[in-house]
Amino acid sequence: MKLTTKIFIGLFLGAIVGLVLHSTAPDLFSTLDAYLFSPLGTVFLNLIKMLVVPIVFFSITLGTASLGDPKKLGRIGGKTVAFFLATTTIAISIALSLAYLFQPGNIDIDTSGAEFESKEAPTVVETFTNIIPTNPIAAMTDGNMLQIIAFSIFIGLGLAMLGKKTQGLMDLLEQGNEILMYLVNLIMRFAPYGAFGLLASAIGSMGLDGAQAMFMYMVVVIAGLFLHGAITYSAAVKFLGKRSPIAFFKGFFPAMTVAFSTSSSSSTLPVSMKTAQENLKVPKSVSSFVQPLGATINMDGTAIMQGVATVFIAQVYSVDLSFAQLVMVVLTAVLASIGTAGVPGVGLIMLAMVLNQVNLPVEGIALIIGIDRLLDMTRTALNITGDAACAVVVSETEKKHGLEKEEKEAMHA
Ligand code: DAS
Repeated sequence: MKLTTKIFIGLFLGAIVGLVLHSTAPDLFSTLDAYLFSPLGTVFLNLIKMLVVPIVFFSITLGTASLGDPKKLGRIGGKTVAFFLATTTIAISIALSLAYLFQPGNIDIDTSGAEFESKEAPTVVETFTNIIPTNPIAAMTDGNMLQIIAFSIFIGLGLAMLGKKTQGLMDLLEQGNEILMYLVNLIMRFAPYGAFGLLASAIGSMGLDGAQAMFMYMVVVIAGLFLHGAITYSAAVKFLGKRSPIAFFKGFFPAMTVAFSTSSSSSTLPVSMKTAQENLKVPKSVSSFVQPLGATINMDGTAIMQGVATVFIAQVYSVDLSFAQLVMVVLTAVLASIGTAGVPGVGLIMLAMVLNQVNLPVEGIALIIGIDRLLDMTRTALNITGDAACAVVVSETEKKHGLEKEEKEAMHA
């Protein structure tokens, strides 16, 4: 049975058990919660949190190193990164606006168990100056994500510029990343049990209004994904890529269905590249640089989930996020989506990082983890669509640089 099905079953059973116990046997619920539901959920959450720091370090270092390669960095690299950062920032802004507009977390549920005193938030200036770590190891032990990201980018650039001289370390990092991706898959096997425990515990203590909040959260995320695809990518493809948006989405749809079912940009990569080259006529040279890079560092769908989830959790715990903290959410979520590798469930792991950065309780993930798998499928489909839109735009703007000939070859391929 597919993992997704198992997670749905865990999710469904968790909701039913939680709801039934909440309304018929609250005492039995608190005993089961103490000895079964919460421990299951805590183990799963701790497994997730265990990987956050290493995944951020390895994937951003490697992502930067591959990008920073002098040969590639040129025009195409610059345009690609500019497109990725611009669309991810737009994605987060859409997410935050929708979350504030619809207030999905504005329910009075009993979070007394985890009353949360957020620490004094830094100002915007401090946010930027504090990004450079004075002690990278301390940054890692403290889980200071922006500092870990900054340190990783510096190491990645060093690797890129030193090339062959540091090939040994590069190989080591590649292998380390392989191990981490394996561990993510391993942890996701525990997801059905973790989702069951977290959901039974969350619904059991919140009751129906908790379920309603989660439904609202899901609606806001999906609305954000849809709006970003329909507005941002259509505008980019039409005005910069000089293509019909309808033809773009129609041509790329086969790859989107694969991303939806696998919830993994990385495993969909061969299909997304083939679809972009054959159906969207993107030259191979552009597709084979933009799409693999995008599958690693460009995740607009994930950034949208992280934006909505952060505001949702802040609302549930009645924490008012200051403007500086919102800037921090945008910055961390954009950087987090760079650090999110293209495997199922890893966006959730990076959400812990965004929450850490704005001093919000990572336990808040319990409220949304149950439905995350469904949202993962939808946001992964958007993630790879953003990479394809970038490939179309870059190849169109590269035409004047002699990609015309290659494009004709691609057309006749
Ligand atoms: N499933 C990830 C991907 O492959 C995204 C995520 O987990 O948010 O794009």
